[in-house]
Amino acid sequence: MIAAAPARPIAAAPTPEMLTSPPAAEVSEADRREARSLPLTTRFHLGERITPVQQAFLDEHGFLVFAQVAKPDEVERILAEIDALQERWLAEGRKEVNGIPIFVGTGPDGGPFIQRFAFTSLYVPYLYDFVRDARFAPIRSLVGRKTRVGDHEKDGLVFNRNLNVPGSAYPRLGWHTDGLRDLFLNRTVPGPMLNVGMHFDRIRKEDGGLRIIPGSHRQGFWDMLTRKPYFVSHDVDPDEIAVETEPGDLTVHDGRTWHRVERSPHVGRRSLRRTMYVPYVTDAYAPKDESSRTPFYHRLGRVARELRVKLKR
Ligand SMILES: O=C(O)CCC(=O)C(=O)O
Ligand SMILES: [Fe+2]
Repeated sequence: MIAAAPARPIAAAPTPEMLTSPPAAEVSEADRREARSLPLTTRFHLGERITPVQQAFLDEHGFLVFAQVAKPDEVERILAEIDALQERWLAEGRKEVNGIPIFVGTGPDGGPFIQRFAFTSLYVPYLYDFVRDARFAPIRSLVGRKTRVGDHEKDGLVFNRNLNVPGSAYPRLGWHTDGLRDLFLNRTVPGPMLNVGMHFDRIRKEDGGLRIIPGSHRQGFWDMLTRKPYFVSHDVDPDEIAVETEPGDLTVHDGRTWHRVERSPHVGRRSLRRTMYVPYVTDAYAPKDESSRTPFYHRLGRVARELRVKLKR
């Protein structure tokens, strides 16, 4: 049984608990050839270790899809927990968590609808436990030998709900790499960094969703800065592919790849796309709290979003 949600978020520990993951896969030339021969739409099975071919696929293309990592009852439970969290946050008029704005837009029924939740694991004990489950150990091994869950760091555990209705705060997301954020936050040139996402809806190419330029993580730093205008470009790229998902699928993408989220061509509930991004981290411990400042790009984003919601664009 999972306990009822705490009234106050869990305080950050002075020293974070580090989790040990299995050793990384050793990749041969034959593994690389095999990975290159696989279709880009391959959905892999997550076992107890990352296989050499899976590692080679990630090295080559910058992303991986694992089929049905969360079971249907877990998907249901998480979605219900998020609905309950929305009720609480709307009732208390919450605007941000630890300096990170929550995105509030218009929902499928015209009422307020939270479209991006931050630090979710601090408010939902079920999720705090879920992201620590043993099945994710091989995923964590892609990030490092010793990792932790960044419950209190960056934006914490993020839950997104893309929706296409007039007044949506988050129908889509323009071209970007995630690595540039490191440049703003740490003023260091971005190194390898992995984004781990869980998906809750059936999204095929014709439903919009995640687009990635395979192999773009291998570009140089200059391309990472200049290949596209950050967040304002939504154009189809001739080299992009659609990452198609089923509920419970898990994706991993290299933070240096160029990617975007395409708006759903559907409208209302049919357009709903829910994802959860889990911060498995290894870098210097930097917990946030209620006094943490809002990063520059989130302040910029907030202005743009509020304008869009008002203009119902
Ligand atoms: O919605 C997604 O799958 C990706 C979101 C994303 O790229 C981001 O938040 O940086
Ligand atoms: Fe991203």
